[in-house]
Amino acid sequence: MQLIAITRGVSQSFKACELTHLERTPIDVDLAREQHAAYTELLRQLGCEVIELPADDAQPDCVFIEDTALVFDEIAIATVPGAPSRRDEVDPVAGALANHRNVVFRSGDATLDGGDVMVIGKDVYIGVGGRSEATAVFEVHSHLENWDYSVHPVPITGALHLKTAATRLRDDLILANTSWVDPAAFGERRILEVDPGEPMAGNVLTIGTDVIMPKSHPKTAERIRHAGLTTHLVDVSELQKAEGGVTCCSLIFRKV
Ligand code: CIR
Repeated sequence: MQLIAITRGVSQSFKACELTHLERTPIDVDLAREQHAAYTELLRQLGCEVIELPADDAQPDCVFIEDTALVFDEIAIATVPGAPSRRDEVDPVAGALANHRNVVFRSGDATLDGGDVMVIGKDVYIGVGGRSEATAVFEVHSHLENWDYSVHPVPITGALHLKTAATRLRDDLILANTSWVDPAAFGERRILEVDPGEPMAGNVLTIGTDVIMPKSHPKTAERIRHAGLTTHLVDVSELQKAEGGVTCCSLIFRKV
């Protein structure tokens, strides 16, 4: 199965990124670019065909491409990001996606960030309570109704996005910080709790049995290896200062 990963470069204005839960601290934009390049190279090594979109210097957060679209095998949905400063990021990404999917645009005013959307098989979990609004959940459901998906709203508190709190490790196993999300939301799926000393460790990017995650979370990495998966620790310190993680820097989907 060939995977495509779309990434977007780090903006020259990255230091002016949106911040919700973190204090602003100095960001080294050149280092952020180096870290982003290493992340992109790792995606290639793990078998993705990478399409790199250029940054827009007028869009500080454009590297966090995940928030601009949801990509399913059958369709892509362009979002209305929760932060007004990020809404112009959507069109260029939708344009690139149009080479691979029929792209529909969210019509309503309700906001939705891709970071709030976790897809596991035919289950679509959407975090509500931060950047994404409940009405958007209904709209995603209506776009997907032809294809048998179940769409589940998931209340989140304390985290920027659902995928700050929880991400898929396998179809039967979710990595989570359960102080930000109630694991009951995921039904029968098993939960691997992040290490208590690493509350931000819930955001990992799994490709097959390979797990990309920040090197700042070694204890959680140990737990993940214990579960039988291979970890790849990347230095994303500058992206973390902007409240980004490893899922948010790519849109990964099946080549069809
Ligand atoms: C923001 O606040 O929108 C950006 N500074 C960080 C977005 C990170 N996105 C993600 O985790 N999906």
